[in-house]
Amino acid sequence: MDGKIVILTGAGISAESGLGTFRDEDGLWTKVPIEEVATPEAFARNPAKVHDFYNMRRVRAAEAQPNAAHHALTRLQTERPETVIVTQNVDALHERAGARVIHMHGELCRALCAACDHRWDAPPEMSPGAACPACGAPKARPDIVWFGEMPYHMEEIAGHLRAADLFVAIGTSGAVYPAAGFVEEARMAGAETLELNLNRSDVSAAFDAHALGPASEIVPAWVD
Ligand code: BV8
Repeated sequence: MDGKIVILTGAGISAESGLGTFRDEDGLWTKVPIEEVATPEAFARNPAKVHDFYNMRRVRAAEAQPNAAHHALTRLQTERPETVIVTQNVDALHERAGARVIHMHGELCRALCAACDHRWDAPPEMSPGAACPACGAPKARPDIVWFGEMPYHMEEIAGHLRAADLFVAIGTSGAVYPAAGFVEEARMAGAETLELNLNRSDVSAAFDAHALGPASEIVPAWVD
């Protein structure tokens, strides 16, 4: 098709790279409650536990390799540079496959100062009370958007959704807002909508078309 493609990816695109999803059977949030590791309140209560959780995930993400789905999206973006990829994932597998990507939920490999908002490359292990290199406050945290916090780049993403001719969601359960509402925003703007997922998601009914299967197969099949 002609026109602008906007793609939203979720944990399912990285599942075959060995990174677990969140809400599937055996998903991360079935083992570790969100309230203990992924809210600002959890960090205020027990920063060591939150750092341990993200230190572990930082190591796993660094060891993982992009899979055929990440590479296929990079090919698509190379052929059609106006293609926008928005990811909820905090791993860097899209970039490591060579794509340009908007990280709406932050990045494991970045640190954020809770005092002055300065950002820098996170060390492999972060620890409670680490000082910000810009202001010196002992307030370093992972640069991750936790529940109850505002996702990043929302105005930019809204502009892309308004201009989209095709919106594609890949490997996301549609359980977390505002990302789960993007399909409706794109539809309202007149875009066609396609869902690529192993199973139907919470918001499947909102899509015009679906392809079911592992991302490493259905994404290259769609792109190529
Ligand atoms: C906000 C970073 C506004 C952390 C994440 C009602 C009640 C209470 C709260 C709310 C509510 N409605 C909305 C909310 C707010 C809340 C929310 O949505 N809660 C839900 C749970 C109800 N949202 C927020 O708090 C957001 N902020 O709304 O701000 C605001 C306004 C004013 C002032 C302040 C704020 C912030 C949300 C961000 C949270 N952070 N991540 C981390 O990673 O550690 S979200 C978390 O879920 C994940 O990180 C991920 O990014 C996100 C989405 O998950 P998925 O990627 O979809 O993964 P999931 O496991 O769910 O699904 C996997 C899918 O893959 C499945 O569909 C499966 O079939 C598929 N799959 C599996 N294998 C494969 C596959 N597909 C293809 N191939 C395969 N091989």
